[in-house]
Amino acid sequence: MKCYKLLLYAVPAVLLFPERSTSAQNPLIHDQFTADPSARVFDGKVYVYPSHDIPASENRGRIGWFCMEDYHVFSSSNLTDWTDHGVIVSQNRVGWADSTSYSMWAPDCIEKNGRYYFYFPSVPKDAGQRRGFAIGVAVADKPEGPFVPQPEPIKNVRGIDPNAFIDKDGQAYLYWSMGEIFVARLAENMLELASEPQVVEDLPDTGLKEGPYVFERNGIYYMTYPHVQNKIERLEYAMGDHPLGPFRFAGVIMDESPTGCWTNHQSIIEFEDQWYLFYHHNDLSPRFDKARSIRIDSLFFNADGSIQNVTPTLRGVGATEAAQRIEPDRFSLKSDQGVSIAFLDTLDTFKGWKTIFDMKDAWIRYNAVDFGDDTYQSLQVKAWSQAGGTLQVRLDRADGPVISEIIIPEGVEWETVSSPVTVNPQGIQHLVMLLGSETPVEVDWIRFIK
Ligand code: FUB
Repeated sequence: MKCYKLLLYAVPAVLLFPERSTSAQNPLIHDQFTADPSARVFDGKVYVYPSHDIPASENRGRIGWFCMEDYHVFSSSNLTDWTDHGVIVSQNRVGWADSTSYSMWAPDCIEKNGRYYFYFPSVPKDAGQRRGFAIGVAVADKPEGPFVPQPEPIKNVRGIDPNAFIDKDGQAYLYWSMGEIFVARLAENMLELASEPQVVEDLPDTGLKEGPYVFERNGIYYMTYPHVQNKIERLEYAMGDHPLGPFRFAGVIMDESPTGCWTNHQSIIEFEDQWYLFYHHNDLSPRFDKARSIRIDSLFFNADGSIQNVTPTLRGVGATEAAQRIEPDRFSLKSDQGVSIAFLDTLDTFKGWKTIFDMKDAWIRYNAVDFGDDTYQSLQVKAWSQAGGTLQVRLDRADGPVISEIIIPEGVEWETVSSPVTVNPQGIQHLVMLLGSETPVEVDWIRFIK
């Protein structure tokens, strides 16, 4: 680990970290914690710049609190397959940042004239009595870097959660938070302020507000932000006619986390004619909500420009190719009884989840599997059943045509079992997995073989 850190000074991170691909539903990233997703569309691809939660330990951060030392960037062309481009900025390589603070909180990135400006908060080295956050910028020629951090943080900015917005007239703005939400114009060079910071007025006046993210649609400027209206954060928005406001409170985008994750943090993009909300929950760390995981769900507007409340889903967005692993634990719908989800390994949640069927005819539906116009010969299932059992995979409904019926042999270990496909679906279809036996079956994943 030490060698790795030393090398980071000298070698671009991308050389040390080969790109890694993952295919995911919600959460998007399974091999590390990710939070505060700032999503952007650059050159027809979606890039997500999240924070990177890591476990604190005695010599690393503060136990029980947020602990973050670097940032990765992820990209996708279909919102299902994600590439991790590795570390783009690390506290050890930012001259002004206190590399013992582990405070690389929520970032943002924006493109202007072919250059990419990555804004990030951290605690400065010389903070002294005034320990608090400053906001720095790192600049790159490509969305995945390499990013070069500026030697000093942006003057006149104290706070966290930077968000940059460029209006149609080319004027850029920087938003950030420190209890309230602040805004200032950015200079042409995107590296310094061009106006005095001002508080964004007319947002709810009680309860913490942070994580600003501004976007424009049909001439309406949307100020979105997490707000503690009750005990924990929910995502709200306000609408206005100008990036500097005033904004009128307009509603709730997402209610408080059902799993009690204290924070949430959003970004909203339009990609291929659909709007999406990126946010986080603590899926991979249900007992500690400072180890979070980023998610996406679709977002819809009403005719008057207001935003419909988004219900968090496990299925997320996008189609899953039939030949890829389909994880029924990221289901769209399930029967009321007889089916539950659990971690494969509670000591290593990065291994993901399994689906437990323990009542005959219990079912789970997984929407949007893409069969294209291919012909599939068989279905493969990773499953286990102590007493042996049967799993049916049906088209669309619990009483839909049976695509394949798989006999899971009696055993004590996970097995990969195949069975012929009797119906060949075409295009994008919903699948239902149903327990055909009286005996329980646990399923990790299924996939179709050509
Ligand atoms: O990730 C650390 C902090 O938690 C962020 O800066 C806030 O927005 C909240 O999500």
